[in-house]
Amino acid sequence: MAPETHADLSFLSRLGVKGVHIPGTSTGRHSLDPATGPTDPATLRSTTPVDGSLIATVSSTNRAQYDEVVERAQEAFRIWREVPAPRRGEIVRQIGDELRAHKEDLGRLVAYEMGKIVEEGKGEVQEMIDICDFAVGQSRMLYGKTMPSERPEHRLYEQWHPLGPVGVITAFNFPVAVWAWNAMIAAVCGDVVIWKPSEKTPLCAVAVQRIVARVLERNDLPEGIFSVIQGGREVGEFLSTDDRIPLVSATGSIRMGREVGRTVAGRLGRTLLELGGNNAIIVSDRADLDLAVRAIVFGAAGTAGQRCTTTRRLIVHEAVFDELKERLIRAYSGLRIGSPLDPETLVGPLVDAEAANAMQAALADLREAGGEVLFGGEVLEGDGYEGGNYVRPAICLAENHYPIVQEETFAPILYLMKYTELDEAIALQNGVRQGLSSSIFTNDVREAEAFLSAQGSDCGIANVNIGTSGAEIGGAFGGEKETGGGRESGSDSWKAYMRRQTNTINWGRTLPLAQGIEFDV
Ligand code: UN1
Repeated sequence: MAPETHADLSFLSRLGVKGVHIPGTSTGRHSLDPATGPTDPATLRSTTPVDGSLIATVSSTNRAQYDEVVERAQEAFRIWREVPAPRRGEIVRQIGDELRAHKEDLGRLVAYEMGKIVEEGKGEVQEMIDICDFAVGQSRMLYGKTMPSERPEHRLYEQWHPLGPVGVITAFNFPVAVWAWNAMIAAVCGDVVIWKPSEKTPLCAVAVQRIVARVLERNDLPEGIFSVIQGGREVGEFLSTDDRIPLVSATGSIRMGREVGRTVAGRLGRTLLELGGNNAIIVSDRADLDLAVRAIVFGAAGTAGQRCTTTRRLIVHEAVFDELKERLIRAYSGLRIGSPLDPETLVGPLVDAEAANAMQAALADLREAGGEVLFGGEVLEGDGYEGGNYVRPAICLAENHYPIVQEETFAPILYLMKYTELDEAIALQNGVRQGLSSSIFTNDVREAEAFLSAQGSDCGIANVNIGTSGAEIGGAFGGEKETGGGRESGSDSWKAYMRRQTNTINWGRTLPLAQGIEFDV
């Protein structure tokens, strides 16, 4: 089926992002920027991976515009930090309601600009709504501890204050939800947010910005509470090198994270890094294979393998290896690949030609190392696939030590390997430099608990009988080792967006010193 036959693109005009040139510092209220045009070299072209057509152009933020954004953000911060936290939560509640009203349109834009299927696009907007709800509650729970002082007539406690303007750098694959994880929590904490979205998905950010700006306007709040800057690496560097930005939260590749981490650490700023994963599922001989197959297909082929939580390695007990392999090949044969806007599709295109080339290169490396492609892997051409980067998800035989298996290729490639003893499986699972997500399928409580123990998975996320992807917002999200160590979203991740202050108050008439020190003058 040709993509255009089922493409109702009216959501683009409803979100205000169709066929326009959008300035690089969109505030939600601008329309056309007369100073720059589509011929400007610093113009981002947002094309859809559905068929490669141009949706709109967006100019990159230049240094002078960036400085203006930061100044506006600093001004907004002075106002926002004085708004009581539960009142900040009320603004976030209203943002959640606006997102509910735009869930369908925004979900479609995510699908159209990034290539994930509409169902997952809407799921991503739901993830934004969920974090709004979570943040509303959190706005009444920015708890500090009170400790007993060792001195009489003294009170000792700690409290949390906002940090200031927080930089949020996000990746193309979750073009709206990851911003929301950061921005909604940061907002209830009293911070203001400067967002640099991926240069591959600038329009999703513009659409979100417009939705949010309406809420700010309605509440007479400055638009500098949530700003967007657009562009590539150099625009990200504006944030990482700027000591007016106390925290930079960055999601993306390990290469990018290493650079941001190094630069921000150089000025003793803080980072929150959520970088690459190389996630594995262990399938035991005591697993429910029906559950396992469904979870593996969603985890490995869903989102065309472009989640940081995508299942990339499958470590299978030798007793069930052949059966599972056959069942996966059967399931993969039935995967409908096509336009992400078509409700029948399960696997959309890769984001761009570079991603499709990287997939081909990875499969070539795999073969060279001695591995084998058992199913799929090819680039799809012809009817319905013109102009897009459609590929068939691949199932491969591999060994963990192959250099390509040690890397995260952002494409639907699943590497199968065999194990005999659980210890060996856990060692394989941990035997990569990344440490984001992991899971085991087993009905044996001993195996499950061993996997979750300190000697088990070394990842930030470890699941039993569910896959590696599709985490809920309520838990802290992030990973260890080269994944960067940051935690976003739920649990107590809010603490990363605040500064802690310890206060000791002497309400007596004497001045006893701590540790019993006598120092009389
Ligand atoms: C990402 O790929 O960067 O757990 C985020 C998941 C989603 C978030 C993924 N909730 O798969």
